[in-house]
Amino acid sequence: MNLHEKLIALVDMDYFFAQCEELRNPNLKGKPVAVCMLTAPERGAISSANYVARKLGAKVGMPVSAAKHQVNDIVILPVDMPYYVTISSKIMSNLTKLFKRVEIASIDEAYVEITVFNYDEAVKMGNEIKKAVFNASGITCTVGIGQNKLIAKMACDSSKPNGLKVIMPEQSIEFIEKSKLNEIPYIGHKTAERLSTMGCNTVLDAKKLSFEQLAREFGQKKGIFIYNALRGIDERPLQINRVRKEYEKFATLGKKDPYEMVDELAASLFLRLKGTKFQEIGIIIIYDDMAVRTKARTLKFYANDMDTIKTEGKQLLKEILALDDRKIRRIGLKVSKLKQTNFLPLSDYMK
Ligand code: TTP
Ligand code: MG
Ligand code: MG
Repeated sequence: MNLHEKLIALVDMDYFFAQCEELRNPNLKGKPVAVCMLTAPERGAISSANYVARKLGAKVGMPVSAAKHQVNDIVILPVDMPYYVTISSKIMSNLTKLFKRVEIASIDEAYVEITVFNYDEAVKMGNEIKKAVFNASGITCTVGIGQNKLIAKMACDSSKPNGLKVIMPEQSIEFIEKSKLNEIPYIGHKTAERLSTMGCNTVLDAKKLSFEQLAREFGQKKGIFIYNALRGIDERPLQINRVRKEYEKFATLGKKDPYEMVDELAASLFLRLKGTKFQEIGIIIIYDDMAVRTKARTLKFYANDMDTIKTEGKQLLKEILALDDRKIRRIGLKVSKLKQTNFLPLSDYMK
């Protein structure tokens, strides 16, 4: 292995929704717990089950009635998404604070790029990631480390719960070849069954298939993915989540009253914030001759309401208009010094 190898760590929270429930109600610990998406009282399916419930046979997707039948003392709780998002945000904020390159992949998963010299260093980094998650939230997680997203995910899946597994690049091929076909992400049970009808029951069997055979059976895109995955190859890059530094909104003034325009800009800017707090408000004036004037004000506190944007925006406009009476072409309103309340919009978590 070269000095300074870049590896990828996948961190996935253990039984996330159910563990969040244990966190706010420690009496649940040791009992079988399932968090369910309920369509009516007593109707719905399991979204997350703790490991006590899983040992007794509860599974994700299982109807509540079946889970109750299978595990008679199971505690059924409804999904409380805003609460899980709050905990997830704390975790993801800490990871992005401590590590430079992080991709938030879902509500309970993130890929973290690490640079290490050897196996022991990778283990050390893995433990640091686990500590970063726990310190931010009190939640346990599992970390898998490998040369790419695929190996990292498989390493993580194979060491749940509260685990850590490092597969160094030179171990990747052996690791994949010892795995079951359905343990490879995106192959899963259905694809594994189809591979079985093609005479392939192990990774070594499937590696005998040509790319053309796989593409014929599964289509070009999935065929490529499977062909590469069987060989430990996965070139998907990390998609780094950029943290926004500011929000701004511009409009052309035309014949409109500039104060009215600031009101409108404030309203649409407010909608885009989705609850993000801000401490600074700024105005940008573009004159007819394309000259630009800007002015900003820092508030004593963080705010997240539309009225503050409107009031401060109009005050800033008044101060600029007092300077001269040049014709204005465009007006922009901006909020900055942000404090993210939700790290991502809710919909982004449900990928
Ligand atoms: P997962 O990470 O797949 O599962 P998990 O965290 O509950 O358990 P594990 O220890 O195996 O990682 O999913 C994260 C959360 O996403 C999970 O807690 C609930 C939610 N979820 C659903 O709502 N529906 C689903 O089908 C799955 C798979 C997850
Ligand atoms: Mg999880
Ligand atoms: Mg997950």
